[in-house]
Amino acid sequence: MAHSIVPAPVSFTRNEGEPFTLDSTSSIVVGTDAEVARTGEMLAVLLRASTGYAIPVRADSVTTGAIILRANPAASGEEYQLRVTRDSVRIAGTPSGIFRGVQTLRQLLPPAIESHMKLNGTWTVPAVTIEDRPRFAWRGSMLDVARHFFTVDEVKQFIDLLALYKLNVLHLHLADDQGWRIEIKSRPRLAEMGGVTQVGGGPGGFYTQAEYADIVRYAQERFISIVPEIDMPGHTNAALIAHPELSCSRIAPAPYTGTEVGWSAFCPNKEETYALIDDVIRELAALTPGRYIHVGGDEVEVLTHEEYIRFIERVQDIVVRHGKEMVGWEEVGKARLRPTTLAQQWKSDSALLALKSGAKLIMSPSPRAYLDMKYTDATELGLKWAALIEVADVYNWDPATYQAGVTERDIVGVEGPIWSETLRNITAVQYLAMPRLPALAEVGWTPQSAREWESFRVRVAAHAPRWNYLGVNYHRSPQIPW
Ligand code: IFG
Repeated sequence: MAHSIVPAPVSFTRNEGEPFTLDSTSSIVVGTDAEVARTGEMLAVLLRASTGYAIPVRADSVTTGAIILRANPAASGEEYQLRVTRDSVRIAGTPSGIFRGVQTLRQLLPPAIESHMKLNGTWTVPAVTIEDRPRFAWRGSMLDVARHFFTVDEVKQFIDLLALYKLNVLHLHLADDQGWRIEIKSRPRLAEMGGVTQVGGGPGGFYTQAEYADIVRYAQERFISIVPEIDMPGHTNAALIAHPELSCSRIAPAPYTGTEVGWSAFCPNKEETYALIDDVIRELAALTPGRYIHVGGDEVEVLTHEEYIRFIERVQDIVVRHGKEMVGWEEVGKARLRPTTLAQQWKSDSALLALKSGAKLIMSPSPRAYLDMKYTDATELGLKWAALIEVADVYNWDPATYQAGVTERDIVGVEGPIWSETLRNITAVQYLAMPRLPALAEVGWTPQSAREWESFRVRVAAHAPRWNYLGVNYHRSPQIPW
């Protein structure tokens, strides 16, 4: 096995010569780029914990015994080059590319490098040259914090996993029938009254705007974009508890702690509806440095076709007016979309309608990418309406040929949603995410021609010791030679 890197790099060459050995004299050298310097500091923190070495981060240029991170102005996207010799480790690329290259470096070091406690070890990095860049620009997961609420710390633990596998989008499903999870200062009742419960009747919760900003910052440091979703016009019971004037009946619904879908909706014929949506999108846009706001649009059974289309087109205008671009589940394809809008493919051909508007797709086919599905019937956690999904099912597909009428140029990338009807804490989320999220990460990153299940299953098996050091829960799939 040439290496155990996941996702597999575009090119990997093992060179002659001695490995690089991290020791008490090692340092990290960064240039003047602030983002690269921050990446260097984050790497130093990780190395110091397990090796016990000082690992100073320096701006000057030492050439031996150093890990040198250098921004390359000629690089683009998330590309990086990693070169290891006995004397030094050099990672060059864009700032985001260098961060991705640091994840590769982590995986070239022994698994014990992930230990939070000092261990005695020989910290070698094999002499290799790697050239790498992602196939798709959008490589993400979604955490449903509405059905069950997850603390800021739990979300950060999930972001750590995304970062390790070079994913760059975390879509947060912030509102649904069972809960409204984000403070909107101009509409305080949304979180105060909409955030009080969750599936099964637990206490629920919500993020203050300061807490949401903390999550955004934590993600940004790892070159991960937060894409907030306010699902509408359906999946809106929690919002209607707080603002019953937005329902056509004007009757305030009771808090909902079940898991049925499709039965709730904002009234599309009231100006109050769009006034509230404008307040919500305005505040969310101001809190979200990323380019996209997700408006949901899925599973609407109580509006007519025309009402739905008119609603989506008005909400799209609101999102754009606040300086963002819209993402929606594939049903939004029924409306006229801007070519800069994205439709998230999940279960049917509505995604093809979106292409007619010139919109592009995020591929999340539920039988392949819905990581809230059970692995097998024996899996206690998760659902199985789409399929039973083992690791090989997440790996063995090509987004560019998966759906008739959808080709590579129609796709911005892939995303693995984790819906939380059955998931009460981050340990349960990790069980469903690992090892399927690394599999999806390779689908999103590695060229199709370089992807091969027999190679992946052996490489990912070598990651289990890393997950043990990181305290990450995972499914011991029989498909993987652990
Ligand atoms: N479909 C619903 C989700 C969630 C999911 C669980 C979408 C876009 C089933 N909508 O997936 O709210 O209930 O697997």
